[in-house]
Amino acid sequence: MDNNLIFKSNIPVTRPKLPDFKNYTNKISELWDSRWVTNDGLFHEEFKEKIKTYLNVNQVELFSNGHMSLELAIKSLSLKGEVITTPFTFVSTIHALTNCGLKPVFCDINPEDFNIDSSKIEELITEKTSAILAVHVFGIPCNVEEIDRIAKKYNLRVIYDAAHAFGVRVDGNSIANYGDITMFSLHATKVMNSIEGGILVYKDINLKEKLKALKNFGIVSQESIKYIGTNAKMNEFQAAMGILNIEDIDKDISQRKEIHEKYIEILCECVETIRFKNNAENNYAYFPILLKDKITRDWLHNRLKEYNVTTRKYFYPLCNDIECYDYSSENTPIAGNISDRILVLPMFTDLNISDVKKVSEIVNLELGVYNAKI
Ligand code: T4K
Repeated sequence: MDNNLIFKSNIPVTRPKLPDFKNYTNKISELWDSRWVTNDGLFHEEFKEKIKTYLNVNQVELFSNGHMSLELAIKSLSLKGEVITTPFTFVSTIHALTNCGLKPVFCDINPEDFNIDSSKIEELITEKTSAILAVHVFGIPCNVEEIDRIAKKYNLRVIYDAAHAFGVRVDGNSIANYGDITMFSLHATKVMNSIEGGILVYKDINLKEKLKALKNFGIVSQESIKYIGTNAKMNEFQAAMGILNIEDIDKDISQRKEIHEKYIEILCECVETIRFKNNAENNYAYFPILLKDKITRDWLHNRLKEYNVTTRKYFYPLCNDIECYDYSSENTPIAGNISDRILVLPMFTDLNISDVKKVSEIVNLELGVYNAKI
């Protein structure tokens, strides 16, 4: 171990992008004047309009967080029975289905992009299937055209968990243009954040009243409570953060691109890195690498801690292997293999290029020593 390479302070796997402190306090000072701090305030509306413009979409609703948006998206479509989804995702995806009384049916993933393998979806469709819930993992687009074709053929609804994919485009179109509803997370750890927050982009104009009501206890008007809703409203402090952050989003994404390219330039060939699609514009949300096997991955994860570098095993364990559910990962061997080998390296807008260089050199050094030993 080279002691000169140890970081003095921890390099986290991710860190929120925050606007200039004065800009934020100036912005929120208006809330002290207006005393309107939540329930569809002025910042909420302003943020919504900015999102519509940025994503180039018409129908948008904002929520308190990504998870609640996803649950309410599912609820708004009144789905029944089974939903085909991926085990290689954050637990939120599966909890959202379960909390809506639906059974997740796990489809294996592609080894190239870690997304649901669209060629394996049709064999899982039964008379109980009502939808496909696909995840654009690490911001890499799913095979949206093929999922669309299958959904039309079998009359299924499509929801995209695009928690990682804000700003991603496919063939020049926003990723939000695919499926019936798309959810983006605005959590602090995401490319675009409003502290906590979630966005739904939806196609059917008739969902507008329902989605607005579902996040506000089902209230349509003071004397009409039409739905069994919840409280999932975005407040004005969140919206203010979102308004300031969205101003810089293109710059942030290009800074992330630089980080991504530096990793690719320096990391040795013994590390498999993320593969982007030719027809996509990426947001560089995460920097996952694949190691030879689970032992190597776990070893490197622990070894990097010694250098004060935090990495994460997103997504391990698989969602069909977690203890709160009684599912099995038997039928998703590719997801199992990827989950055992994946390691996410530090990636956030403010990460210094010199630190990226150093992290890459540590990875190369440690893997070199490790490989020489075995
Ligand atoms: N679907 C998918 C596919 C998702 O990945 C997620 C969330 C959702 C749905 C649900 O969306 P939200 O309801 O969250 O909007 C983190 C995030 O909390 C979570 O949003 C995200 N996915 C998931 C992949 O990552 P944890 O449990 O790993 O978070 P935590 O607290 O360990 O933080 C990760 C790193 O970030 C830490 O190393 C420290 C750093 N950090 C975190 C926070 C909160 C900071 O530096 N500052 C902070 O304020 O889940």
